[in-house]
Amino acid sequence: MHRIILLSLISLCAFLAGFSAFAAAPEPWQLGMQAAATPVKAEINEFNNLLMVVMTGITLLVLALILFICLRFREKANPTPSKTTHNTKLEVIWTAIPVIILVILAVPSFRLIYLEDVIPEAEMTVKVVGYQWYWGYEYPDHGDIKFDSYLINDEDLQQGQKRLLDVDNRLVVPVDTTIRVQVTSSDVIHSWFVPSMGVQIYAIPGRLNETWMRIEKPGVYYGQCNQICGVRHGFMPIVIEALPKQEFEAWTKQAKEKFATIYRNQNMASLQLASIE
Ligand SMILES: [Cu+2]
Repeated sequence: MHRIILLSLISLCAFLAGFSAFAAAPEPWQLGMQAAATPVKAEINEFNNLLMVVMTGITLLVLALILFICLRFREKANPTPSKTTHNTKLEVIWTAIPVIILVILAVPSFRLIYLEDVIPEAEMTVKVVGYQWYWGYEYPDHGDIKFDSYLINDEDLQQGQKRLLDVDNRLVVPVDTTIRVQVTSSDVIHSWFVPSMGVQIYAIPGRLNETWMRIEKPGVYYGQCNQICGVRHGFMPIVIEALPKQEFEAWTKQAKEKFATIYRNQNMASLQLASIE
């Protein structure tokens, strides 16, 4: 009997893990978490799996106890109920066991919090700024590349682009690089949330929050703002494109040209406006 329960638990976990294997974006009917793209997310998924086993065990135990009580102590089977109200030994046990379970869970939980919080020696920095309702990205280590990233509207979607998730300018980063991510906001509180990176961090006006990511595989990873920030909160997605290092270097050269022109034009426009006024 024990074996059957254990086997079905294991196959359920495998089923859930298989479901999310290729998802760097939410999938229709997806169960479980997105596949890990960084070591932090891998640890989060492992911790989640451990919790699932513990939770399932507790739930089954409680269910079994309730069923047992319903059957064993129903009126027919137990016509004269006992008047017992306290049992010290039992109370000590049912207090101590949950405490032990919590202590066991606290160890990997605290380890995970430190892993997320303490930034290893970073090789580059990107700065993320939340605006109502889009994201701005800056690369202080790569000649101050700076651009904004807007949702692509339904009518402008190209073949293969994801509705409500794709953006005009992606946050392009290299793989196998420890990236410090600094996050702030220029107006209200937003939250920069990329599930496959294991990153979820508040963008707060006047405050610089920090986190990190180290992406293992080239690919495109999707996320969203997940702090209600106004009417277009649902329309400021995040797209990270991870490139091999050399391709990233090539991209920075191109991006410097591309975004410099945009900003030069904007500056020219505002200068002209100012001179007219
Ligand atoms: Cu938002």
